[in-house]
Amino acid sequence: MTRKPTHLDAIVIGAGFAGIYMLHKLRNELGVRVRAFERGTGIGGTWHWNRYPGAAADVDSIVYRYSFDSDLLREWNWKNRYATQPEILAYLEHVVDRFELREDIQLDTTVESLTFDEDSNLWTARTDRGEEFTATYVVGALGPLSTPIFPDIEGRDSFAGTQVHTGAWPEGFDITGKKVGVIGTGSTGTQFVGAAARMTEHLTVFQRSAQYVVPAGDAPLSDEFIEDYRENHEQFWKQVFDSRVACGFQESETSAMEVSVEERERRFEESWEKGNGFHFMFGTFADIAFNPESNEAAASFIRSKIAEIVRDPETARKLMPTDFYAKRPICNTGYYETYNRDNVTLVSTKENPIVRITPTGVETEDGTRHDLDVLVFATGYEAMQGSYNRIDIRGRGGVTLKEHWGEAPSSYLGVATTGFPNLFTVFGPNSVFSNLPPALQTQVDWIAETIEAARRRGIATVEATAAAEEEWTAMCREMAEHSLFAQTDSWIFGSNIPGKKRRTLFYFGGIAAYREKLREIVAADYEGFTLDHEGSPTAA
Ligand code: NA7
Repeated sequence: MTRKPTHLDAIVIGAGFAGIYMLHKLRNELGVRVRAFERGTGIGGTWHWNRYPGAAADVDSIVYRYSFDSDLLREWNWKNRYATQPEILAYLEHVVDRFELREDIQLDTTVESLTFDEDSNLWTARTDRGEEFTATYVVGALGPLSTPIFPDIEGRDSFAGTQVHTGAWPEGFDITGKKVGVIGTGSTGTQFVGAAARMTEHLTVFQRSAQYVVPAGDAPLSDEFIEDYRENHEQFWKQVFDSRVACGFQESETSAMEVSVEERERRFEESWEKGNGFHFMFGTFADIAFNPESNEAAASFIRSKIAEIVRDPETARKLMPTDFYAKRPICNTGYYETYNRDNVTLVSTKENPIVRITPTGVETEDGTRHDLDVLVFATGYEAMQGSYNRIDIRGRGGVTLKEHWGEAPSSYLGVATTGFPNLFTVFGPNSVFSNLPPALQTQVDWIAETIEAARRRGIATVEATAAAEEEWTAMCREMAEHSLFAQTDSWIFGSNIPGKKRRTLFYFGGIAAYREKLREIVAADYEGFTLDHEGSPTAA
């Protein structure tokens, strides 16, 4: 006997920052029948999976949270300027409990396929548990960075120790007293290095590209500050949403080339002392990410700090990046200082490549065998598209999302794709480049508002037009080309994956402009969308 699929109004995939809030909006505010599916054994998304030593948000904790609820803003206080992984997970657990969402989150369940039926305008979702659900709306809240990638290195399967990716760190896995190697020195790797060095017998860092890392400036939040935040949070969040990167500071409007050398150094020094990577890149001067001269000024300042901090000149040399300072800015505590420890070895794989992984460790071209108990991959993710490609998503005419995207994923506003009616993506390709929680919240609010409008107005399907998707994608591409980010290899352009076509995955216009654009589209009765009324073919 075949079981009838369970019908819901909406399905949310993922129970991280975005999925939790989406569930709250849909169920508690719109009153729709909705269920969230989460492949993890717990809620939290990124913060469930990334349990590696040192895992933390590297934007200020006061902006690494939701802002939609005044009471929640008042009652939850962070201890320090930066929130650690266990603290963020505890926060998300608190939110789930506070808004009574747990009963509508189905854990340990992977949605394997989503199929759109053009006659009924319903999506059918199939899970790895053999269940089937139909729904009018589907919201993908899969996380932009949730499909870990491993480098293709000979002998990887032969390693007799433990291999682990930072994005799938087993609960309770302890590296204390072990000989550990880590491949990758991005935001994750650099966080891991500082924490792991203090725990392990020996840490070998395999660095491909040297990174610009500025201090985080972590410190406890004072009682006065917390009180001020509680009282003035509305004003505070207004500034966040009126800014570009949504990190809680005002971006600079001055070119680094407009001021004297002394003034430039003074501002860099001040930011270095205060800490925070986004501040160093966007708060000191307006054009570090755009003007090669300004970029070099910032880059050489950081290189001079490396030379001051790292005692061994050869290690300092290896740690100094020579390319543009134009990847996602990184900050953490004591990164370069870590290389002064006796139990830390740096291997530059550009100068001395990894030849193979053996049962006992890693062998490099110079013939050294690095003996390891644990090999950690901090090698990043297939951003945006990776998580969607894992699901067999079929829209109109049976076309898959994977086919539709091909080598260069596109979207309209980061939230919708032509041919996939009533399917919304939170942080799909070409979403705004900014601190994530405010960006996710912006998109979730907009998706909820759109679903509410469609239900109220009897609109059967909301679908991005092909022209709007093309235009948005082309605009994002053009905007990105002005940035020096386009000239470095990183996940932001999908160029962290060998053989992948380089293309932007972001809208670089900032969160204020992005929010304005979303408002304009609603005001113009969903310009760029086809709103298909029940019974009448198309009304825009
Ligand atoms: P990232 O930023 O993609 O960093 C991955 C790191 O792994 C980076 O240092 C890479 O070097 C390195 N890598 C990747 N493949 C290899 C191979 N084959 N050999 C050596 N090294 C390699 O991922 P993260 O997890 O650090 O951060 C992702 C985002 O999460 C971050 O931006 C924040 O938004 C949070 P490369 O630089 O490519 O030479």
